[in-house]
Amino acid sequence: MEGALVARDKVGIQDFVLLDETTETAFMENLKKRFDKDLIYTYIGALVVSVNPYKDLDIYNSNQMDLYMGVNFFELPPHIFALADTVYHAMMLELNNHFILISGESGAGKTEASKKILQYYAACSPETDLLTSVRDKMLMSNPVLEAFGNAKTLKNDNSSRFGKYMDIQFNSEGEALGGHILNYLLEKSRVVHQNHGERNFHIFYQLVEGGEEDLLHQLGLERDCLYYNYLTQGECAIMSSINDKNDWKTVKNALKVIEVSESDRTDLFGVVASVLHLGNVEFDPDSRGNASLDNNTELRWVSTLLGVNAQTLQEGLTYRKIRAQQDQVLSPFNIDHAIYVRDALAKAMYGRTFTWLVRQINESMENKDDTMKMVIGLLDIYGFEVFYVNSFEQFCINYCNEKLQQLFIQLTLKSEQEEYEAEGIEWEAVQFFNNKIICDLVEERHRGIISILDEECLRPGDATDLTFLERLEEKMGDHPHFVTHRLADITTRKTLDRGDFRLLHYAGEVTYCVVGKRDRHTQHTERVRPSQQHTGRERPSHSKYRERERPVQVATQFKSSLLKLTESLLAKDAWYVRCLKSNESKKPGVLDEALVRHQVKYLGLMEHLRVRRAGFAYRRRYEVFLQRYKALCPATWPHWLGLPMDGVQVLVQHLGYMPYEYKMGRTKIFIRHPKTLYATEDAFERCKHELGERKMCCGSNA
Ligand code: AOV
Ligand code: MG
Repeated sequence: MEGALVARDKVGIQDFVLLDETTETAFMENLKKRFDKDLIYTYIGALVVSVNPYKDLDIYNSNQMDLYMGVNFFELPPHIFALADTVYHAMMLELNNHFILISGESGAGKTEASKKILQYYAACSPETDLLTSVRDKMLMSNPVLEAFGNAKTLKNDNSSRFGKYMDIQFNSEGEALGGHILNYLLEKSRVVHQNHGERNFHIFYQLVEGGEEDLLHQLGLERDCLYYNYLTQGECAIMSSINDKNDWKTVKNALKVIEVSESDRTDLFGVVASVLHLGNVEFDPDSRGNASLDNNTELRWVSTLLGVNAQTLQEGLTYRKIRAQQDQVLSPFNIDHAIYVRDALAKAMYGRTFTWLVRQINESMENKDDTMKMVIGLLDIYGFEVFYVNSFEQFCINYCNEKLQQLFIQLTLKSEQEEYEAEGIEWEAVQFFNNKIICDLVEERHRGIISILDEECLRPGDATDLTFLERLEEKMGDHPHFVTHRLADITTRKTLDRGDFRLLHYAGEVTYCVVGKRDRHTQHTERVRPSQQHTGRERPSHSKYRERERPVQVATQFKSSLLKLTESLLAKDAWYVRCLKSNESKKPGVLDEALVRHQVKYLGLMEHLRVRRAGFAYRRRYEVFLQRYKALCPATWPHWLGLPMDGVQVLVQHLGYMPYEYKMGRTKIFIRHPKTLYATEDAFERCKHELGERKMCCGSNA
């Protein structure tokens, strides 16, 4: 163990805590030295730093999994499996809930890391029929959700366009019995619009490229992505790096594994095809310049596939019904408005279908056994991203990343240091940038950007995108992280357009374009949604026209779902994977130093390292520590009648702890290196065999 801990040869140091100096230069040197040898993982204490290699490494096979199973964290070279294993054993030891926060910018490797962790837990679980089936469903949920929720962006060919939190549920034997997924804000605008160099969601291309002849015929589809307006805006429908045909087979098979019935699969593909047909619906101007749609083939396909009356559909796309006293008046749309409504329908259908799919997956992974459950949660969301044009979606995504950074700061830098203070441990504070100020700027009640967006959306009359911007300027004008076009030149020496504002995020500055923000925030145009079946269970198909609903404020909803998520995470023990993007051009084996250094900075890795290094890896309340290890010392076994703190002091002296290895706080013992605790834990295991487990648990220290 000692050897592994201090390994310091050509492969650098495996734990940054052991660096001679805690400078950024030393950090970067070590990272690069390891990356050049394909060693993409390095620890900072129990945190895993991962650098995207952009090439397949032979380090995830079953031999490697076996190697890491049940081995102490620091005994083998750093690996994502080592973390997965450690979290599992911590859960089994303490019988409580845990979560792994995987963060990093777009393309840094979060989704890959989360898949590796899930694979590891799947491989750990014993082979019984029930467990194997649950395991397969958990694994197969990934290709399905990726097909419907991931897309090629300029940052990442397989970019997650939704946030995902997955609980893996275990029983007290440590068997994985089920899973549950929460999904966050899918980027629906992509269904109808893609920027240059980007694609729509994978499933569309998979169906068109890979779908069987019969199926395409049934759905009225051409085998030609270029034929569909919704697939070609980014001008990169066909990508050599993406094999849509093969992926189609995987997804079709995965849908079976997660128990989507044949008729539901038919409906599901029907919705996907309907969206494509809808995108090709074009409107002609009538004599008054209003939108008209006559005998449109594409529309007839939509009507057939969704089982909606073609006439109703056509009216819904070209008129609004207004109730005036007793009468109904038809108010025709102009062409732009009709396109807008068409797109809104496509987005709504797709969004609902995605929600339906997640529910379907959850039903199939549901843990039918209601004995005690513990969970390990995996959080994999869309990473921080900056494009040439950034709109509402980027605003939400970057806000989400800001929140997770805040959670990280709260849990590591802030509470850690506060705990030393509270426990009376001598401590020299490590300074760090707290991004709470940016979170507040976005989400504070009545004052934050989201609140102002809400107000502007609900304000009757003359509210426009520009009045929204004016209100922002009024309220935030002098905020250090907010820049308007008026101040842009002075503060950042970069000009902004009239319709832009800029936020100085923890990870860098982003210029947001306000055009359409109010629209995307308010979804009152979503007037067509899949209907409820008689059973009350939503199906992926069958839309019906609905009366105008009360607007749903998207960002506000997102904000509260993130708040709920944060609360649920705070009740669990946290573990971290920090992913770094090695270079912008997705090249294998290339480490762009400036790019990586920037990420190391904004992710707070140096501060984390400083806190870790000066601090203590483990801490336990005196009662808990004594209860567990009292059998290792004759003076504390079977009962210690004095104060738990004194008992622990006697115990660790007996165990030969050196003074620099631990500190005694007000309520807890703090242990500097994990190896000290591991040695004690090993002694405990040996002792357990000698004494018999039951006997060891008797006695109390009241
Ligand atoms: P992300 O999840 O962090 O971005 P991904 O996990 O999708 O990023 O990784 C992007 C791509 O990098 C993958 O498709 C792989 O090609 C490659 N990659 C990542 N990790 C590894 C690894 N460990 N080994 C080999 N290749 C890897 V985003 O979802 O865009 O925020 O929103
Ligand atoms: Mg991802």
